[in-house]
Amino acid sequence: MMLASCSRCVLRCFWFALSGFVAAPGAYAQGTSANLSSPMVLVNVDHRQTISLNGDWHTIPDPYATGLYNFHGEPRTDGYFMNGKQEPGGEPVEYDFRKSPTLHVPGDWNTQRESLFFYEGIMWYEKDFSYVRKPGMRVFFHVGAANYRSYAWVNGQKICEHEGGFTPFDSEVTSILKDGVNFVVIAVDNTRLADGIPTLQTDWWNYGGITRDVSLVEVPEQFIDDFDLHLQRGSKNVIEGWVHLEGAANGTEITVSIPELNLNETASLGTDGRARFQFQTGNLELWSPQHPRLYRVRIRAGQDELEDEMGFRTVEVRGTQILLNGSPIFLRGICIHAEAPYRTGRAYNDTDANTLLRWVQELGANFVRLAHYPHDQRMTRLADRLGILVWSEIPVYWAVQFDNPAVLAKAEQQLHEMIRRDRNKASVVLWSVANETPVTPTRVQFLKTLAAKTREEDPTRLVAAALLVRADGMTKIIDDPLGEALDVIGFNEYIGWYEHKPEDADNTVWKIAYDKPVIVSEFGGDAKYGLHDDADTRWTEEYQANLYRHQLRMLNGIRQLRGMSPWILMDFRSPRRPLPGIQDYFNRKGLISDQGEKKEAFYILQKAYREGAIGTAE
Ligand code: GCB
Repeated sequence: MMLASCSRCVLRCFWFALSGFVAAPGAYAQGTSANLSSPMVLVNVDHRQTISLNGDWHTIPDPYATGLYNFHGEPRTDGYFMNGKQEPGGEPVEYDFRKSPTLHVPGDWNTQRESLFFYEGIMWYEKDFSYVRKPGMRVFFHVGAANYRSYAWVNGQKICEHEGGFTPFDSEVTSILKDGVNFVVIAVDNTRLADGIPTLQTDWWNYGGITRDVSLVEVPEQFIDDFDLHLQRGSKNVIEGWVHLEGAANGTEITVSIPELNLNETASLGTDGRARFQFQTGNLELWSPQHPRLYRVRIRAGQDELEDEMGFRTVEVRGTQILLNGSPIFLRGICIHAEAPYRTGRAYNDTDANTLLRWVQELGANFVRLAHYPHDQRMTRLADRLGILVWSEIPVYWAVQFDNPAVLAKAEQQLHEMIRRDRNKASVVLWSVANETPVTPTRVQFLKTLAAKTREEDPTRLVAAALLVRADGMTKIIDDPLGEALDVIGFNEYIGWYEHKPEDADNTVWKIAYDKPVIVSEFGGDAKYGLHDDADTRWTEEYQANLYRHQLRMLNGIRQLRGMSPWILMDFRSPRRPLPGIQDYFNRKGLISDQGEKKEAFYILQKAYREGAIGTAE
């Protein structure tokens, strides 16, 4: 583990060196990141002792990156915004956090202040906090997610940089904190990058800011930083996996207990810092959508103790079937963006997660595709509790720079962070590596590398991607060579919206080159809630409902269809969708409006799901 994180540090420095920063080449990051410890991902932070740093932070928009570069575009060496504040009696400088307006954290800046609606650039955030050091404890600064790049300082000392807008990072600050008042400064930059993941084009709003919870996490000197416990594939009663202890010596004992099963297992740490487990359980109740049974799992190692609520289930593929706990299952799904119901902006709290996943249940679905990036951990936690199966993906979306090794490294990093955060969640059954990427040999190689890495990091789940469809008249062909590397073939199609009429679905023939399970990962069309006319009139609820009727009939004819996730549960903001009076910068393919109003198509799909009128598991 240690080795792996060191090599990631080297990679990260390499990415920054390659990609530069905002307008100025010779980036600030280049000059300093070599001395920084690489941030890591602490698992299960929501079950740790934490001190929340959520709340109001002072903020300064910095479109010219003044805090990072001097007037000649050279990296600043004088400390500047990162110093947080002027000392009393010090030289006057041209900023003052204390007089600067606040933004709420977590939260995107775009929907909090009108002038920031379209803002893309750097925002400096500052917060004071009190702390009392505790002997024998280590402290990590935790950010649930900040979009897209982050640079963080505590008490004027740089602690980390992180790239990627949807995954968490943790950086140790034990030696920097002092008793009394401390301060943290983070520059968050949501500038879209040609060599970013995602890249310049997306069909969602580029919400900037510290969009998820921020906290200080306290752990003992030796602590459980990662673990993976799961039901062994093919079994119904063997739990296996490992626990990694940071900072501990070989031979240190680790105990895993599940009191409700009267289990108390001990193993000792190997040279790789992991203790391995494999044990039989008596009367284990398996986790499933019908019975989302979670057990309290307690891991103890030295001074550290970590609890989790975990479900145990297996997921496999047999021929064209998807097996959950050995039995074929059909995934009645829906896609979701991390858009907040009612208020819009990034979703970040329990109410958002609850509203979204309760709608999923109301729809009669048992499956969600969390598009197009890892969502807040609340979503996968709640999916665990509600018994909703999850497809989780990284934003390798459309045409990223597949020929750029630095971009591959970024994708691998985000994949790693997503898997590490969520691999102990029973709800997550599919990891997806890409969405609608153009088919070229370089891209196939890139994505095969990601598929292999996914299996290396987590051999217990299925690997998927949302592919594009080729057409020969009304014959639709899925033969993307990436399919060879996938367990489940996902594909998106928009018959009746971007091509043809909804009725043309009836005459469509599907040719799928792989004898594997298929999930139609997207289909749909826009409708503005409350707009009514006949079914041939675009943007109306009737048009969308009609499209769903024809789609459902067509999809039922695909022999190996084992799931579907229409696009999308709720309308979401997108800068690509300006049409006044209809879109107003929203993608309107939601079955529910951004204000929670259900459109006709919601009820069409609900009926099909509730009556089991769609798809077969066998
Ligand atoms: C797609 C994309 C999705 C878009 C959707 C649309 O194929 O995967 O991100 O939002 O189509 O509405 O066009």
